[in-house]
Amino acid sequence: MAAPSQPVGTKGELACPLCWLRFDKGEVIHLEAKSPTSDLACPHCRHKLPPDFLRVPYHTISLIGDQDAGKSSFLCMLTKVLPVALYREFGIGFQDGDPEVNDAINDLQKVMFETRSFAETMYEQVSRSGRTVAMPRPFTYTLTPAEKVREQCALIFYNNAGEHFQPGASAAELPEAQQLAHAAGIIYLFDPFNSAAFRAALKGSADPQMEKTLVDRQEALLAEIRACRLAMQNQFKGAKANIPVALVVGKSDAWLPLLEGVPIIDPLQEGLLEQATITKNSAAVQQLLQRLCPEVVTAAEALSPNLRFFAASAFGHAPTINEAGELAPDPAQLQPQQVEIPILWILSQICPALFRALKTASEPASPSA
Ligand SMILES: Nc1nc2c(ncn2[C@@H]2O[C@H](COP(=O)(O)OP(=O)(O)OP(=O)(O)O)[C@@H](O)[C@H]2O)c(=O)[nH]1
Ligand SMILES: [Mg+2]
Ligand SMILES: [Zn+2]
Repeated sequence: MAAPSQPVGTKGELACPLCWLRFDKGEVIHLEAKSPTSDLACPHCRHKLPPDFLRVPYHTISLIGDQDAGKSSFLCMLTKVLPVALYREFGIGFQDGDPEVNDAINDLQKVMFETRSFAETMYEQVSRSGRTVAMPRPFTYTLTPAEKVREQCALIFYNNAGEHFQPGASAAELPEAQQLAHAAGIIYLFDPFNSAAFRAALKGSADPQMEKTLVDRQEALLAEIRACRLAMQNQFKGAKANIPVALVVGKSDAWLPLLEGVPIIDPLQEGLLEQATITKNSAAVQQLLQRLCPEVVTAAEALSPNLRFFAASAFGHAPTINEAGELAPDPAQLQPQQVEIPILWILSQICPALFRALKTASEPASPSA
């Protein structure tokens, strides 16, 4: 059998956000559509491409955390609070890019507010080089500033199952590998209830997650993510080493008291994202991690020099066991804390132009505090 000189999908200016095979503009498939703007699709997996994929810069944001870290709750809450903050503070509209795919998150939102159990569809079966692989689904959103001078951009979120990252697994073969190599920013969601040190420090907490089986391997997971990105660097030359990494210690409703009075201050102030406050909050969280699990800090630092630590809670309170025997928040008590801050910081790093125009418009040459 004559081997082709190049495997399919390794060349081209574009990469499909689902199957990650490459192609050139001219290769995109035009799906039949009744609307005047016909839908475009990937020539390899034939999945519909996000709107304006050829026109607007897309930024890949990888959310990752171990099993039960709270990723789905976080992403679901994020898509509720981020549009509000973007519009209120920065005059930026946030639109659903692909309602068909994003329904997986929208359904989750309904569930969260009604506390029914849910079946997740964060991965999708894709035919890739003759094999069927479950790939993380791209959840796309378009960011449109009110004034035309600031450019539109789009975000693609992925909800990555950390349990796929096992030591010894061939990192570059993972379905998440291409996406991590292309990531413009990473949000790592650290689960305090999956850390022996945090669990010991939280002794006496009423959160039912204190009882769950402990699989303390988040440092190893961070190391695997790094290994994966390193392995991919040979394959994908565009991979950047210093992408912003947000290490979010989630479920902060449970552990904030461990900061012993050091406050987490809201860095969003009147249309400004205060970098000094982000750095201060980061130092407070880092100090706690350094005290309880220094190996996690080291592993996170190895991931990127552009690293900040965050405290966030999707629920703002501890879940309880419902009639179905599952842990669920009280929909009436949902009070997300700082959930939008990590991504706003990442945005300030990857597309500062989104913010700049507004800042100078409302703050004429004020000396920064
Ligand atoms: N205390 C507290 N618990 C939370 C919070 N967010 C999620 N949880 C709990 O964490 C557990 C996992 O939540 P999910 O959002 O399903 O986490 P996940 O990482 O998507 O889980 P898998 O997809 O199953 O790996 C659930 O028991 C939630 O009740 C939070 O903000 N505070
Ligand atoms: Mg999940
Ligand atoms: Zn594809």
